[in-house]
Amino acid sequence: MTTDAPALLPILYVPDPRLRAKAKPVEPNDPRIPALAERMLATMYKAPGIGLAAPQVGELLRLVVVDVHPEEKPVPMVLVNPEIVAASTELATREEGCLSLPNQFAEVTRPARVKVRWTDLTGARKEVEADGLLAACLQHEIDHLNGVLFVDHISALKRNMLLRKLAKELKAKARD
Ligand code: K1U
Ligand code: ZN
Repeated sequence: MTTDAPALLPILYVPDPRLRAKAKPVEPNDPRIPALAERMLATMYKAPGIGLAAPQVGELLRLVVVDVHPEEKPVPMVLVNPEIVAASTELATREEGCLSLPNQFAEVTRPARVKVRWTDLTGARKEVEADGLLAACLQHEIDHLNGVLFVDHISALKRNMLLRKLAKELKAKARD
């Protein structure tokens, strides 16, 4: 017997105002969350991306999915109500992209290491001390839950250039 693949979700692009809203906590035992997480993971792998936050698919809930090694055996993480509980003073800079700003990239500086707590789909409390790409990705996704985008971490000059380039490219794509 085969099971149907989860339906993909449309990803919102900047300047959709839902990307600037603060997402609401997920209530314990919310019955919508397992199916939404499954669809978000399918959407993230298809994009492809290494993370996706619920507001990027129009759901203003504190839910994130992550897999920082999408080309290897899938190791999906589903984070309900994730929180950064500690961050290093040491900083790290790496190039970031965002599925809500397709084809736009910039060097972003953030804490090099973070401790993140969340609840999994069974309601169990989880914690990770992350560095490298996982640390950057978790911070990027938790920013989405607060209406913050990676371009908010770069200079106004670079941000405006990148946002103008994005608007032009999305307009050209809409004409195709
Ligand atoms: O939240 C998002 O928009 C997803 C975003 C996450 C992210 C990327 C880089 C640094 C921090 C957070 C992406 O996944 S952009 C695509 C991407 O980085 C990628 C895609 C395929 C393979 C490897 C990376
Ligand atoms: Zn993003």
